Amino acid sequence: MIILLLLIGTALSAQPPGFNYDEAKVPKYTLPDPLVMADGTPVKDETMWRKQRRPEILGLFAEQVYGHTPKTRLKLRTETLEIDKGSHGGLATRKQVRVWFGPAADAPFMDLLIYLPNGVKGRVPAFLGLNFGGNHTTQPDTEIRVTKSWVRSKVNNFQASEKDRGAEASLWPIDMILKRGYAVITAYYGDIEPDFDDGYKNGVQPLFYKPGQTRPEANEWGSLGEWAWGLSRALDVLEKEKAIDSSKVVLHGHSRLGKAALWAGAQDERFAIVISNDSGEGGAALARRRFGETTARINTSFPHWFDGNFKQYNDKEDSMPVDQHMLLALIAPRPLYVNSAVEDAWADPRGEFLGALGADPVYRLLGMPGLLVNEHPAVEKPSLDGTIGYHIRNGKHDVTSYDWTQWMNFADRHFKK
Ligand code: GTR
Repeated sequence: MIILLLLIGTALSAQPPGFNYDEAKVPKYTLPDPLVMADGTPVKDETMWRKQRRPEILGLFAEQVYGHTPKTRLKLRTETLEIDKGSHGGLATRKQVRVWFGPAADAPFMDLLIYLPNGVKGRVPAFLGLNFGGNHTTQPDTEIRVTKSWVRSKVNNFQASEKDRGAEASLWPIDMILKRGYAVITAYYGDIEPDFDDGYKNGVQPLFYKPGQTRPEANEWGSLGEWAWGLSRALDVLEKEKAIDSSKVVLHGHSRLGKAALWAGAQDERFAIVISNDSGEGGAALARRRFGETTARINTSFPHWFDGNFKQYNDKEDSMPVDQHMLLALIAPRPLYVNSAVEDAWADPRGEFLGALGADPVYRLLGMPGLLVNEHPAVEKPSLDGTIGYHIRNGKHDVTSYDWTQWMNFADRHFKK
């Protein structure tokens, strides 16, 4: 468990040398205007945003950044693996549901780990997010199935083991969330797509290949697109879960899973609220800012995350037709929450804040209050009252109870709890 934590820890908190961490050295840049069409025509009203500019931006992200998600709908099969009505000392009903991607007996599947708060009247709102190590790493609970999918840790030859149980529990303070009346649902991202450059042979992509196709085209989805797709499939299943109010599903994700959550929330407007936790480059942080991780670096370290077309922007961020504030604007008018950590320079906290601020004009056009602050807020002084929320907390690249508390405070306001 300690070794897994170390592995996850180093991967998550690295601040590699040779990159810019000096605000004074950020070169000047001009962001594309989310409210001006690619041909220069200004977006004059809500209808023009919805009918023209929003689809244009969504199309640009699909074509140039994350790759298009296949339109074909797979028939999902589900099987409830187990139910325990007295989980977490009676606080919750725990369910594990296997979701098969397609009718084939050997179809790939993801396991949903679902916690429903007990003793709450009516359907409950829910938090949905992927995890990094397997469902069994989110809680010490021995009833949680250990994934058989590839895991990031080399320790056991990329296989999950009992030793990892609960290794990520600090990222999932379930009792606290349940006590506030929210359901919690998670799935392992590696069930959808193993996170290594495997030539796109594993995961869900091959299910969608045309005859003879062996890898995605330059404008077809990479791994982030697959994880985003998996989140939408989880929501398909939650729509059938009677205890959950599927119109109140809060989508959240940390780091690469924050990038995936934003892309899922942009494409799938059924998600009520979207939260980006330290999503950094390719997430909430502006690419043009050249602070911390860069496009060239992310495309080199993780060539499988984005689509083929995205590689042309290595060291050419200024030629991108979009920047990440426009991804955040695709969440509008739904509530959006972005948060950062002081010691997470690699993810560019200020760039994440400026990404959120850059989405604000779209919220205003749509009649929503947007982000209520113009300056990067002081540490642990969250801005919770707008339709865009933001905080920066002390500490490193991580998910903490502090983050969860702000997210729930934000969600409570929007769900009028
Ligand atoms: C880093 C990567 C970041 C972030 C992080 C993570 O190595 O450079 O973009 O996604 O990993 O997801 O853990």
